[in-house]
Amino acid sequence: MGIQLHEKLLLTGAAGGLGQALRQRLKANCKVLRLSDRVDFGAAGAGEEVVLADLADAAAVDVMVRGVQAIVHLGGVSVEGPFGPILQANILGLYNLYEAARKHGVKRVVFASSNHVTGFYRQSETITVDAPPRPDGLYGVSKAFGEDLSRFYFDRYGIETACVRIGSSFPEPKDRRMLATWLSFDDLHRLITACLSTPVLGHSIVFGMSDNAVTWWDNSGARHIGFAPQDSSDIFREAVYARTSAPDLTDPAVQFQGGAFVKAGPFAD
Ligand code: NAI
Ligand code: 15L
Repeated sequence: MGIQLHEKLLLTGAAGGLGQALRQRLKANCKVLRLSDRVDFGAAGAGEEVVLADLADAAAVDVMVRGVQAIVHLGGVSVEGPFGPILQANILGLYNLYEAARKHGVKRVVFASSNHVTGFYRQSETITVDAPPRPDGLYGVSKAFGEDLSRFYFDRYGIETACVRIGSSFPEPKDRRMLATWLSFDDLHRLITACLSTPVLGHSIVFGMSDNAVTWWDNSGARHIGFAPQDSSDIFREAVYARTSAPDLTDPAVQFQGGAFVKAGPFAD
């Protein structure tokens, strides 16, 4: 399913949930898949390299990036929490990644942004990729920073980036909200493949969702990426409704797209 355009592709966050889901799938996109995380996740297999690095460590990130042609960047703090780790991994870490990409001539990045960049829009709204950010927490703010930082590195240095505002990428939707936000692992791989292979990516924002009947996001401004989802949360709808209770419409987690993230925290550092 992948298109092999790159000799060596870097996947960060390889030990995480999505990293594990993509490890085999992304081998179709390159000759050598370099895997990185800050925690040990075992040895490299055939066609793989492992380079451990903490994103906050500029020298380690430089080594991690050297020699690759493109990056799928999943590494970092993936939920709302104290600002310290978010600052280190998602803000300083992203700066280190783009500085290394600039120094080593990497020209394309797929950045795992998040729907929490726009989590304070209502579930009754449909927003486009151009809607102004309304982050629902410090995590969402850090992803909005990543979208702006990558735009700067495109405008100034020509590094193309797809900011993929992933909805909820899990084996199945866990609740009623995820019927709207769900992105299957195969569709995630299709989307990353599209971002890596579209001829002209520029700096783009795209929502990462499957072909769900209920949706809050309009990807028509990202048609140039060529993403055509093939899965849908709809096959899970009946089962999800059966095991969950009717939503409390006064609950902010039900009113806003970010769900429970909109009422998380504050956290002590
Ligand atoms: P995860 O939390 O399972 O994986 C993140 C990985 O990043 C972990 O293996 C962790 O060790 C690594 N990491 C954290 N701090 C680091 C640091 N300072 N240096 C190096 N590595 C570090 O998250 P998941 O679910 O796999 O998500 C991957 C990416 O996609 C994240 O950036 C997340 O924000 C984004 N995303 C995921 C969604 C989902 O539904 N799974 C939805 C929206 C965005
Ligand atoms: C995210 O950004 C998180 O990384 C993931 O764990 C999910 O909670 C997802 O958003 C979501 O909104 O469901």
